[in-house]
Amino acid sequence: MKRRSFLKSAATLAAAPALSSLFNTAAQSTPAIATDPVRFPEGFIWGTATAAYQVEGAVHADGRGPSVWDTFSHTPGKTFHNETADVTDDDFHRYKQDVALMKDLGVQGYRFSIAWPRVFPQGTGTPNPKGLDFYKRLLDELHAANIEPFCTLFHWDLPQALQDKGGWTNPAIAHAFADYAAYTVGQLSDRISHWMTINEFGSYIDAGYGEGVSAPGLRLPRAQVMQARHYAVLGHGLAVQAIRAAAKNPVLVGLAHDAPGAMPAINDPAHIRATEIAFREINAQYLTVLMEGRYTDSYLRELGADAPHFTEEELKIISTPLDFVGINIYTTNEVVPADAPSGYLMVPRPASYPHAASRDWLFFNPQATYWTPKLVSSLWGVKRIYITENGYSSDDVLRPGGSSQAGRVLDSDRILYLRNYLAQLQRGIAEGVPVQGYFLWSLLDNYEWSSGFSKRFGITYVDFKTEKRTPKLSYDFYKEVIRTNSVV
Ligand code: GBH
Repeated sequence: MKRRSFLKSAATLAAAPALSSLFNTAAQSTPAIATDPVRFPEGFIWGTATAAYQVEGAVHADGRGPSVWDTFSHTPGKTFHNETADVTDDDFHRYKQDVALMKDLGVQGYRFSIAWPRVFPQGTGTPNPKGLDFYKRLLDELHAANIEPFCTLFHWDLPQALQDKGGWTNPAIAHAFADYAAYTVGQLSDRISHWMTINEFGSYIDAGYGEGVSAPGLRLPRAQVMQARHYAVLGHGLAVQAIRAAAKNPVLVGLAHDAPGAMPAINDPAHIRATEIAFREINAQYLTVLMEGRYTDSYLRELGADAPHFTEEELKIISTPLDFVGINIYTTNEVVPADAPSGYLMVPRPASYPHAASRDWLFFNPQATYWTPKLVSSLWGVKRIYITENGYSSDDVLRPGGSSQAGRVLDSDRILYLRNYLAQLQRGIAEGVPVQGYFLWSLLDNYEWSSGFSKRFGITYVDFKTEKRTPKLSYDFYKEVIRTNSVV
């Protein structure tokens, strides 16, 4: 032990509390034990994420038009207990309080989305300046709090008027989206430099037009869904170009995508190679075509007559180079090599696999934050990555009145999740994976789409009757992560 650190630990020991105090007022005094935190790079951006329909409420305010999610959530039988986001967190009116919360938390960034039907109530045509004013107020507040805005242009709330014309199955949608992007960026590029086109293609195309579990709730034949996938990536590419053309200030353009994950079940060269093959293939319809400008042969072959129709020119637009890739990371999948032509097998999950309150899809696999960004950067040479979402739904319970920490949520499983995912993220960054920021989903409990309010992802508890916000224990954990720029 070097002399200086010896002196330091001797001093710590001298200040240590008597052991008995650990059991009563221990929290007030200095502990005997020091921990060795795992640090993140200087300038790393810590943030939180939300989306318009999930937090804003005020669905009729200032001329906002209806979206497919208003229609879907008001259709009986589509969402948990028929819940809608008519009010949800009422962030539209309470944004100052929510920005104050973020300021207290210490975040440097906030990822939010703009509701297309606030800006263009009919999807196209005459813009509604009053709709944009809400975002100007929010941006002023963020600016005053020194929080950098990261803006998503489309987080699933398609104007209903466009759905009435076929929505994402109509080729005109790609141009309508680019026009909306151009107008909005023209209005706000003096206040926003980080732009994301679209959030999670699969969650509104496959789930909305194929499985019918998300708005607009359709179950179309496979060929139409495959074509809608193509118009979605085309809309993204056209929007990237439109954003750059419309911006009055320098901007960074990307997207926020939940790339299906892959990781080697065992860390040897054969498993890693199988993982590389798997990751490109399971992302063929979205991220791979964005990065490579072509659909993989096996994707087209497997779809046969249902494969999308496209032109070379469209592939060029779709693969317009990005300034960053945003990845929403919740889980991943183990891969083993296979003696099948594909070369890989995605391991089916044993029923006992650890999971969140979102039992059907949110599996505990911390290595996701190591492997997914590593694959994106090494396969495609991406130089700037943000984790645009990462978070956990917990069976949160409020502490009963009269108990210690009454009225709070001690969400130790969310902390377990975050601590491990952040440690794996740090591991990748230490190896040179260029992740420059992390946005925790979510600042607040909010409307979890077809699960309504039954799933809570917030680090702040929201009582949806009173709109009271109460930070959970995980909020304190994240605050300490940010304060120390390390996994604590
Ligand atoms: C994100 O979606 C969203 O961007 C955000 O709005 C949402 O609130 C948050 O995460 C939490 O859910 O076919 O059974 O594997 C999450 C991603 C949810 C996408 C589940 C894929 C797959 C279900 N998804 N879904 S399954």
